[in-house]
Amino acid sequence: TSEMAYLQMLRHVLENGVRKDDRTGTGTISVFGYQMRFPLNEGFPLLTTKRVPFKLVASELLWFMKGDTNIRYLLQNNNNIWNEWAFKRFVESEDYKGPDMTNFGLRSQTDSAFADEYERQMSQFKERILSDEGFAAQYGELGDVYGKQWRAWKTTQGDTIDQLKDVIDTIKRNPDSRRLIVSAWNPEDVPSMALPPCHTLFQFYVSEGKLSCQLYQRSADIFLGVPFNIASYALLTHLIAHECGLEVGDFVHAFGDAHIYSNHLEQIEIQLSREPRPLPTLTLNPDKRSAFEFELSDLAIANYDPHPAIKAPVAV
Ligand code: UFP
Repeated sequence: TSEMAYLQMLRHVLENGVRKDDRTGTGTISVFGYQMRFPLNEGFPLLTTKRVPFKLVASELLWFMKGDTNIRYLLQNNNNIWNEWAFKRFVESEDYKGPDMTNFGLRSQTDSAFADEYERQMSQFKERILSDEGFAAQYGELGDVYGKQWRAWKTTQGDTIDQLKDVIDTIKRNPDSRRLIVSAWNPEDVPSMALPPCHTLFQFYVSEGKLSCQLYQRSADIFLGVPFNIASYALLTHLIAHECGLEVGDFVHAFGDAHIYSNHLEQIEIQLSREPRPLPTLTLNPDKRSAFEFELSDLAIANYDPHPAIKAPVAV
């Protein structure tokens, strides 16, 4: 199946990568430049050699597509992947009165008493985001993240550009266009961003009634991030193809710094020893037309029978 492309990438980087230090101090094996291709008609590329949480992938993507930059929607969908970024802003603000949370990411890994306190503070924070709209408006907001760049890129004229809607309109009107691009990389915003966009830019391509998408990812944690990223852009391609009345073509995934963290090697050995299973299929609610109308309940993954999830530390 097309999952082989991912497993080959793991092997390629293990064999050809060079040791490289990184921002997080963890250490990586890295290559510069790589490309994978997933023909989406062969099945939805949700890896089977370890379980990938489709619900989290989907709720994050729908959140980006809405142009939402507040973690409240994610929390309402039990999605915790962006919490740390919002929490950091809160604990550094004057409104935070609890115990010192400086460097909570690193400290909670080495100090178990601190980890307990962090858990407590984080769960109170989440509770408040969910129950208090004013608090959520102030401290659930992440600012210049994907949703904003995709749907409301600010211009020098003081208005905004809806890149995603524009690109969908152009796919319908002028499918042969070679300018079907959405950029998340906004050089003006990058210096103030906690995490400059990893998915820098994507482009669509239409031929023979099929919609393909290529992503350029500037930096990739191949074991933890990439399986998630593949599923996310495959889903985006399906949603836009659906709205435009096209079949799905290929998802092409291109990379800048593609790296394996030195503390993921044992996990990768386990994954590579597993036999890939048939890929699942994605079904979209046929009653929905616009890609922007979809909710989590309109997406169904069938025949997903993966090997168990594999835990690994996240480099922060
Ligand atoms: N990373 C991914 N995919 C993502 C995401 C982050 O692989 O969707 F948000 C990884 C790449 C890198 C780290 O290991 O997170 C970002 O660090 P940096 O900004 O230093 O590249």
